[in-house]
Amino acid sequence: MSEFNKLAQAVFKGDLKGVKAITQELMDNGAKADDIINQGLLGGMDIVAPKFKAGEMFVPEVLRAAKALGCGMELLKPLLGAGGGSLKKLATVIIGTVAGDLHDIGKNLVVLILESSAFNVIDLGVDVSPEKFVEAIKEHKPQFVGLSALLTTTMMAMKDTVEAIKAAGLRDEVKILVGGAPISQEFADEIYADAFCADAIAAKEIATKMLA
Ligand code: B12
Repeated sequence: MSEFNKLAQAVFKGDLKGVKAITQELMDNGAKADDIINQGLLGGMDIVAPKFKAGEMFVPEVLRAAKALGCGMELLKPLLGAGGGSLKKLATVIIGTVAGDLHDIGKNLVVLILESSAFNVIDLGVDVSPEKFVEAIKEHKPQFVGLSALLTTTMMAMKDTVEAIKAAGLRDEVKILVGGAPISQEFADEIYADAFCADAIAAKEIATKMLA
């Protein structure tokens, strides 16, 4: 079994110690952060997803796997580009998971990648109401707003959020990026978002391009 597979297995099993040790080992051996994330850490969630769907894995186990993934990401933080620290920030991004939705693994990954690419990120957390997004835009005047939704039922809250931003007269002030497993480019167009991002790397690339 490759080290990446071992890391994926450790995430799947929620083996926090194992994840830390294998992530560190891969880093010490010069593996690229992107590979550690995509092949190792997210590889673990790829094992979790179908098992959760099939009822072979339950909420506490999935949360443990998510925590394990977080331990790996924490170690990788310093490797994720030179963007952090004292460098001038490119732009401000307000991000959150929409109302009714508690999924935050993907959103947190987007936060980490954007922060490490010199974006100033304000994370509103999960189950964020349209009103809260509007208030945060008024307060922080961001260039971007990121909305995450993982449930087909909360996709509508994403639409409501975009509409609330428009109703508050703030739509032209921000670029709205949307993401999450059930979201597509078609849906993004339908709700008048500015861009759909399939993953955290795409979020960084699309936001950077929009700034140029
Ligand atoms: C982990 C998980 C959970 C965990 C969440 C833990 C946490 N802290 O997030 C727990 C166990 C709590 C959970 C609960 C539930 N879940 Co759940 N969950 C998942 C699972 C297995 C993985 C999601 C995940 O983290 N993926 C890994 C991350 C990295 O990927 P990602 O989220 O897609 O994010 C990437 C991109 O989408 C993108 N992205 C995401 N957000 C954003 C935002 C922006 C701005 C941008 C630019 C990009 C971007 O970038 C990310 C990084 O690359 C999925 C299965 C799946 N296939 O998605 C089900 C899934 C989403 N859950 C599902 C369900 C049904 C539920 C529950 C209703 C179950 C229940 N009966 O209680 C509850 C709902 C709770 C709630 N109100 O939100 C269903 C949804 C079905 C549907 N069509 O709506 C799924 C698809 C499972 C299934 N049945 O197939 N879940």
